Amino acid sequence: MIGPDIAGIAETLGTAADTATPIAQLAAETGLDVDAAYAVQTALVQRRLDRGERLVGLKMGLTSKAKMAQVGVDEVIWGRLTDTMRIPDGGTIDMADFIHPRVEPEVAFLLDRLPEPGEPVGDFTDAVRAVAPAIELIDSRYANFTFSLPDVIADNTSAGAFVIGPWSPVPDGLDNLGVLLEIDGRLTQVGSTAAILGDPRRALDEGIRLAGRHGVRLREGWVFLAGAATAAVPLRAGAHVRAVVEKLGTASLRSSS
Ligand code: OOG
Ligand code: MG
Repeated sequence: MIGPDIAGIAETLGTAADTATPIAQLAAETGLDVDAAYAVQTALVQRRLDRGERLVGLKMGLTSKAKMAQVGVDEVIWGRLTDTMRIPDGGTIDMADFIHPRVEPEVAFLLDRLPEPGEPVGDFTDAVRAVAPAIELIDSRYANFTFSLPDVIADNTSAGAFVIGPWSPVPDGLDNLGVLLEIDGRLTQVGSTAAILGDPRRALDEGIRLAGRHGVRLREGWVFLAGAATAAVPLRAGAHVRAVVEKLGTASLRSSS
C-alpha cells in the first residue's frame, strides 16, 4: 500500500501558512495517522529551516482540560518553535500574516542541561534555568479552526508566534500560580498553572518523552512552552494583549490595526 504523501502535505500546510489562506482538513482523506502526522510536521518545519530559520524550542499543546475541550481533541501534543516565530515582549504582530489568530497565556521554561534519553529528568532546577510568563499566538491553518488529532499535529500544533516575558529564577512552587489574560485592559480568561497537567513541570517530562519517541531531543538554551492554562481567545486587529502569571510577571503583545 502506498502511504500518505508526507512531502506534498507539508507543502500544502506550508503554503497555507505562508499565504495566510485556510485549507480543508486533510488527515482523514490522506490516511494520516499520528506517526505520519509527526513526519509531516518534521517536513513542514524543515521547509522553514531550509529557508534559514533556526529551531529555538518546543511547545506543548492540549496540556489543559480547557484547551482540550475548546478544540475537541484530548491528547497531549507537541510542536516546534523557530526564531522567526518569536516576537519581542511588547512587540506588534501583523494581522495580515495570520488567518484567524488566537492568543493564550502560557508559562515558558529556558532549558538547561537535560538528561540523556531514557534517563528521568530528576531535579527540575537542573533541567530548567529560568521561567517566564508567555503568550502563544496560535493560528490553525484549517478552516474554522477545526481539526482532528493528526491534522493538528501535522500543522505543527497551530504554532504561529510567541512572546516571552522577563525570565526569573525557578520559584519554589509552579503548580498553583494564578494566570490572567487581559485584552485592552479587560480580563478575558482566568486560570491557574495547576490546569497544566496538574503542574507545568510535568509538561517537561511529557515533552521529553513524547518528542523522544520521534527522535527529537530537547537542547540546552531552547525555550519550552508548557501549554496554555486557559482557553485561547480570538485576536482582533488593534488589540493590546497581556498575560500575567503570579510571581512571574507579564508578557504582552499588540496586533496591527
Ligand atoms: C492546538 C495547539 C494547542 C496549547 O497550548 O494547548 C496549544 C490548538 O489549540 O490549535 O498550543
Ligand atoms: Mg499553546
